[in-house]
Amino acid sequence: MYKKLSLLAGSVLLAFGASAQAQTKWDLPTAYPASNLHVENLVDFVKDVDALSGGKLKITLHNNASLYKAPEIKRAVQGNQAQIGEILLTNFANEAPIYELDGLPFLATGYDASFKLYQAQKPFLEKQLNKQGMTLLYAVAWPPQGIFANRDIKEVGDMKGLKWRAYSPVTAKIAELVGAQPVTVQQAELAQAMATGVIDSYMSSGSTGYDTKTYEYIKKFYDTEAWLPKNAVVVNKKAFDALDAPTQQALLKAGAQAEARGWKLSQDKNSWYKEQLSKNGMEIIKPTPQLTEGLDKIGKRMLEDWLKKAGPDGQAMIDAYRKP
Ligand code: PCA
Repeated sequence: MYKKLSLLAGSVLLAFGASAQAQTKWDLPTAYPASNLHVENLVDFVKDVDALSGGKLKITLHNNASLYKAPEIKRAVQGNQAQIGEILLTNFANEAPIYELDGLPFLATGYDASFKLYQAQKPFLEKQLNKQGMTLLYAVAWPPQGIFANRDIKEVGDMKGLKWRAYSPVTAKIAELVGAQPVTVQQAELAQAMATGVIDSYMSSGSTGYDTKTYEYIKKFYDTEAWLPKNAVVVNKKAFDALDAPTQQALLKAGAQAEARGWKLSQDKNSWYKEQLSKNGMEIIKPTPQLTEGLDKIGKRMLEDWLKKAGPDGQAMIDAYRKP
């Protein structure tokens, strides 16, 4: 009798032990569709994690805001409902100034400058995420932001009254400063917002123009290259700590690979996206010097406001970024 019992207990333990060791399953929500460069990169990342961990960490990718909507993903990771997730940093500008930095217009406009800004921002970003029980795995820039509109825009004043789709507090603020009417819509709902006429313009990348078939509604893209916001992939700290050391290393390695691959992919696809827009009937327009100047002025003003909010940490980031 005793023997039987202990044998049974032993086999239960064995089975439990084996399955606990064999696999950890994580969910990874992202708000963007399969065609998106960040999601293409995530697909490879998930495969790399699987291979590098020897099948011990299985990540299920949920794209196109199917598990959580864009603004909910950060909180889901914080609460460990999702163990890992992709967020658009500038979406969270109202929580802490650090999230806003790479969403400011004309602070860093090309890939090199944006990468430099990222290096200046990174230690502070890590600190902020740690405070919220998360760690930063990697971050990748979106292609440069331009203006989608049907109107002729020769200067900032021509944007007055536009029904402007915003994706972040910063893009809503830009609308206010140019006299447009901002409506916050995340990318997953953007096509519908255009189809129903809720909005007639917005500022974003060629990649979002392509993902959402913006050319079906809007015929001009002003290639202002105003800023390159970043998506970050963040991990719940408790979930990370629960992994064994080799699996943690596998995840970190796959993350580092995804960061390098993602920046390159974003840069490589930038002109391809614009070609696709053009092939589908959209006019790609170089902004007039007046328009650039007007937007630049707005950028300077927003940076001043940001520095007031961000205090000494903010100044330290800007100084590190501007150091030759
Ligand atoms: N696309 C995202 C954010 C930045 C970008 O290029 C969007 O429009 O929602």
